[in-house]
Amino acid sequence: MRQQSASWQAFTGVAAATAGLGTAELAAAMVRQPPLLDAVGRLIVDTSPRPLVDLTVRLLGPADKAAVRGGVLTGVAALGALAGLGSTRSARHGSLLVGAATLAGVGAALRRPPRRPAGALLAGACGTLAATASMRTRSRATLAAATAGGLAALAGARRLHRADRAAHDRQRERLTLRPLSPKPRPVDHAETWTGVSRLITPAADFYLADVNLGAPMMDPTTWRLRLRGLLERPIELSLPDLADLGLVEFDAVMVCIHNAVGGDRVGNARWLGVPLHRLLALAGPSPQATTLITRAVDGFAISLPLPGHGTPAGYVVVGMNGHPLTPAHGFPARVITPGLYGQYTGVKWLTELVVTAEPRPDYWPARGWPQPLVAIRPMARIDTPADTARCSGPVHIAGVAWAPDAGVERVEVSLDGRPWQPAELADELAPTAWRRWRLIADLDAGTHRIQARAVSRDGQVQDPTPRPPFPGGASGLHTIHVRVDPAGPSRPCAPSAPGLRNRSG
Ligand SMILES: Nc1nc2c(c(=O)[nH]1)N[C@H]1C(S)=C(S)[C@@H](COP(=O)(O)O)O[C@H]1N2
Ligand SMILES: [Mo]
Repeated sequence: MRQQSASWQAFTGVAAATAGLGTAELAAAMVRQPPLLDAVGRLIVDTSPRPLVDLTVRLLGPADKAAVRGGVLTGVAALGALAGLGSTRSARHGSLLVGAATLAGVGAALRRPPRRPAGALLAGACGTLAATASMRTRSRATLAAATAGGLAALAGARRLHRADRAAHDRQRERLTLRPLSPKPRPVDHAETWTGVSRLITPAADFYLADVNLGAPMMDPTTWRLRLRGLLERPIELSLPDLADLGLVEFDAVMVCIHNAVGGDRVGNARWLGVPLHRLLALAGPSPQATTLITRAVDGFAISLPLPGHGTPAGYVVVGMNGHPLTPAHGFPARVITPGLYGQYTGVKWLTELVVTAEPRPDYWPARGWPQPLVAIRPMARIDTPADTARCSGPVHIAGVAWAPDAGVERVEVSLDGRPWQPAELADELAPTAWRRWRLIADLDAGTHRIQARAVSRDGQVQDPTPRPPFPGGASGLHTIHVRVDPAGPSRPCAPSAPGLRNRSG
């Protein structure tokens, strides 16, 4: 056999990894196993130390999931290169690495539903065969074909997953979930204010935060919510059963505890659900029960004190903004307790409500976050002008503020450190929802600092001390700077670097 150069061997390994991965993912998609890559990504999320997760969220924001996927892909390519180099010594070295990578992928896939061992093993076997065959190749043409084949298989797998998702969307759209008595359309008389967030955040724009790379897909026809544990009558409910209990609407913000001051990990929605206390009344918790564990199909769990043991009232939620939940936001059902940060509010993709006498450490508390529930801090966000904007004429300052459960009593603005002055408030949709506010300021030419703060109806003034999200949620004041041009025609403030600040659309 001709001696091959190291770079040729590394390249062979990367090509073999591409062929193997593509084949495995295509086989997995054909048996409707979610991508193996995502399962490995999830394994990485589960085993990453808390500070690393915090840093990823802080630096990457909404790109966090894409970054983990990119990381896994890079890892596969690097393993491929190593396997290729290893096989210069002996073919066995390369095959061992391929085998180990396959085992990791199959093992990761089998950690969570939908567990299809036969399908996952078949996918692993196909991938291993494709990778080992490609590794033995000595011709450029065959290697190029293996790489192209692998990429085509990856694209094919993607198409299959997309088709599955489209079929799931159609099934979801056919569901009708209606409130017993609909609330009036959400209006707050700030509809003409420009540059401020919408009163209701559309599901597609609502931030996403969870430990999965792809949303679990649940079949609404076979889905059941089980109530078990310390109950007189354990029960099992289908989606229509839940709807028959009578759905109510409520308006509430949801805030991720990772949300930075002025950040986008917050949204305001009109949710549709069944109050938890009504469900529990059906099942009859025993007197010693204190805790309600909400459990999800993704292995995530959140413990809430039982109603009557000091928790704000929560709901099993099935709808968002007049539609069934989207898969990403927890279809078919999730728990929301207004006023608690997202990782304490209740799980998405709910499968079980377990009543116990003692809380167990949940997903995040097991990784260092406080176990006691953390309530959302009052906060005001300046939506417009953008930081570093250039303005002329009177400056329209506007944003949103939240202070669940008490509600926002006032929003105040400070210009260049001068005393706080009250902003104009739009109508309140609900004390648990966000409230829009604005202030029109006459500012002299030059650079100005604008700060805002929220004051809750129960007298909490937004904490001005800058603190990171861990462990109690970020605090501090949202602060922006604008440059005002000397007197000229009045026009809306313009971002100083057009295009850079349009990310939230
Ligand atoms: N099953 C499950 N539920 C979950 C999570 C999760 O990872 N898995 N993440 C929680 C966190 S940290 C937040 S902030 C909210 C986010 O909900 P959203 O993605 O609909 O905005 O869901 C919560 N519920
Ligand atoms: Mo979160």
